[in-house]
Amino acid sequence: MFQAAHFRQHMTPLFETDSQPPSSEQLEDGAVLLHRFATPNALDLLSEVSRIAQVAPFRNMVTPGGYTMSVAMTNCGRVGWVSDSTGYRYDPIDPTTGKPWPAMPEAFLELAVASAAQAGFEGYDPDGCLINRYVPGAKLGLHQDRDEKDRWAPIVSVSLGLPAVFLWGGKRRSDPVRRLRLESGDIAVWGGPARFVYHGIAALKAGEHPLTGPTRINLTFRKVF
Ligand code: MD3
Ligand code: FE
Repeated sequence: MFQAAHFRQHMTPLFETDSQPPSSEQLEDGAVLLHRFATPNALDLLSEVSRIAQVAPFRNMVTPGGYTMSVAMTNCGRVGWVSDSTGYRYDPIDPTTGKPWPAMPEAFLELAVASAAQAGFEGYDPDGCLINRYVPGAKLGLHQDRDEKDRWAPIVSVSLGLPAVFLWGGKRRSDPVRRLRLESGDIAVWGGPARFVYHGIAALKAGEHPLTGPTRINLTFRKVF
């Protein structure tokens, strides 16, 4: 596959002293950052996002606590993540349209499976993909994703457009939080022992990206069942 070839090219340094930044970075046990892994597919991925959003529009969901999220969201695949005043859940039906979420595009699935495999998670079979859209100032507070039944399967995250500061904590909320810059094309895979780390996104800094304008798009693939 194209992505895999693109990746291998950078993966096999001839010398340990190569000054090139590494293409694959182990963040912690179970977590791998694949630098620019999605860059060759970014345009394709974004046109699929537009197509999905025509059927299942981006919306700012409300949390059970009554807070309207600054990140706008939609989903594709068999199930989508939704939140309203009654709680969070995975739902096969989009409550905004009353219809099933759009199918997961083949290009999404292929990229997610290749990324998971690259990080050591063979046979990844995500049920859904949550699509987050950030405008300047939008942020995601520190949280864990723990509503997915498979506690080992990774969450694969694809960043597109404006860069963001990823807040990367530990397994307890009180653990120290590191800051990691995520740029367009970066893919992070979080599975196994890294699956339940606290994480978030700092308020997006304003900017202009050639692919997404003044926004950041993030795809998170999930094995829900
Ligand atoms: C580590 N999204 O949708 S992606 C989310 O950029 C979410 O939109 C952020 O957190 C975003 O839930 C961060 C990176 C990420 C996603 C899920 C994880 C890291 C994770 C789940 C477990 C551990
Ligand atoms: Fe999350």
